[in-house]
Amino acid sequence: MSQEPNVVDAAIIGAGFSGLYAIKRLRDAGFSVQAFEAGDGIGGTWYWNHYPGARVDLECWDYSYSFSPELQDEWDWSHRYPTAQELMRYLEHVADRFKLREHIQFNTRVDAAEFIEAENLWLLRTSDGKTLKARFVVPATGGLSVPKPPEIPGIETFAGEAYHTGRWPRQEPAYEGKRIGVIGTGSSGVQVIHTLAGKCKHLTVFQRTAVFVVPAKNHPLTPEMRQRVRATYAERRNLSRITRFGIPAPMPTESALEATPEERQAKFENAWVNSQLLGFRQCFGDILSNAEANELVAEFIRGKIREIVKDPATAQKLLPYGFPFGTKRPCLSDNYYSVYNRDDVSLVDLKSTPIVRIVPEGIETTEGLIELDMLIYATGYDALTGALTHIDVRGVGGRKLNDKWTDGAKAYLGLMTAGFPNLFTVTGPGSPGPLANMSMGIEQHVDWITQCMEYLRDHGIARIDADPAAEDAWMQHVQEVVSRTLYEKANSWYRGANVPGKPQLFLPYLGGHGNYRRKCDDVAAAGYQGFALTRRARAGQPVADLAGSAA
Ligand code: N01
Repeated sequence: MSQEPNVVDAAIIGAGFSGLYAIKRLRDAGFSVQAFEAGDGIGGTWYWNHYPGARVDLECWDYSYSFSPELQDEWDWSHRYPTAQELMRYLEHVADRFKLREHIQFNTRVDAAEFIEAENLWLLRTSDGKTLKARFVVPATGGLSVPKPPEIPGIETFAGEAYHTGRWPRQEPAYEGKRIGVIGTGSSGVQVIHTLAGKCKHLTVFQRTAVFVVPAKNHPLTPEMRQRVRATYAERRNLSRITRFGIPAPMPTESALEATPEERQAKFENAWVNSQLLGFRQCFGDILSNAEANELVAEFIRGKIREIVKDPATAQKLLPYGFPFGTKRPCLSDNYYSVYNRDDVSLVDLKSTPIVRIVPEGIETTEGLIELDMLIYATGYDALTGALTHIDVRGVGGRKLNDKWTDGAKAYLGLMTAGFPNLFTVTGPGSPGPLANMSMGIEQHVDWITQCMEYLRDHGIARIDADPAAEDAWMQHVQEVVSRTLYEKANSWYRGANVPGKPQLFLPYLGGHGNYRRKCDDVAAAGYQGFALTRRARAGQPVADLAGSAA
């Protein structure tokens, strides 16, 4: 489409799941594309999170691209939940198979993006000192890309090795014979802990909040298992497109409170034995909306923890309290709780024994010094907005995105934020994002963005921007849906509560992947309702503003 030198139709930021698919879809639709990737390889989240035990916890059949039946047929996953390394091999295969690498400039960060109103173009500045103009920008930067430090005094004084799970070194460190401390017990911490237990001299876990961990039941896949899924793959994907979580399992409507104790016990046991990430949430329709129903699940899992962990005092520290089950992301592991039965693993409960400071030799707690050779920070991310707010993004009138989002991020449908025209966010604030199958959400967003750009091209439209009123109404709707659930009761990263000073606003849309997809499709079918479209100026004619036709 673009005829001008040094102007591309779409600048894509990131070469992970969303960046790769954006390159493919937009290029295949005839747009010129240029992608920038900070790492020296493909993979995004899976490139940076190479820590021991890193693997996805949605089944591989669902956490993978659905756009190509051939790709589905030819790629053999080794396990139900593949490792980060295997996911990277898959993404590298995708990049090679669809010839995407030639569009990616590696080792290059986008530092700034400024909208030039007179030209309806974005000017990007990159870490190699160059600039590029683009008609559209697609930050495919992921929701969990900017690591959050642990905010503990003395962190810079530690004399041993120190790593954040979200920036794991390419060269695997040696663990044998070392005294290792892990701070954080979210999904990353749990995976590190169950993997390193027994592989180092001593593992000390520093736990601020106990989490719910359910069995992973990970296993190798046989050719027969793969064949079984392939035989019904199309139906599986079609079902996933209309369900709440973007996986092929619709939500039940039955209340946990209406079931008999025996029925509940049978369902919970089944969810434990045939475990999967969303299994307990799918036992009954009200687990995430009714505190009493939720507590039944929570207490069932606490019972399992008491059974597994032999020392009652340690078991007590591992019992999750203070937030409803599922409102902080539950974790999967086949041996997390049993590692605490080992003599070479100890648990420090930071609620009763806080960290005073980090010192060169290790960690000083209120009960004394714990000497360490290696410290692993599994302390999470500046999630959902961090990747974008770390870029100097300036929209209409030079307004900074950071200024617009001071009181919390806003975006219409999680696709565009008003005042920043022609910039599409992939799985952005206000979309289901991390609360549904991310790979399904990414494809849905990229498909929508591609179709939108085709529409603009076909209709001679130079600029699209979210209408501020539509954006406000959507964000209100996002909050209204949250208020009908128990998610509000947790200090989770979904609301920015994990980052000191970050504005707290619940950002993922909880209305469900299927409903959300329908809403996005309806908006497009109505001529981009809630967006303002501006026609390309023709010689001798004024530029015409069009409200999205049904707005
Ligand atoms: O990060 P987290 P994560 N002192 O924010 C603690 C996805 N993911 O990297 O809960 C002491 O969940 C913090 O304590 P608290 C997945 O969506 C997926 O583990 O704030 N502790 C918490 O225990 C996941 O939800 C996979 O009180 C401190 C931990 O660090 C998301 O990424 C694998 C602290 C952070 O947990 C993030 O997971 C990995 C401090 N100063 C990640 N600061 C899979 O697919 C923080 N903590 C399997």
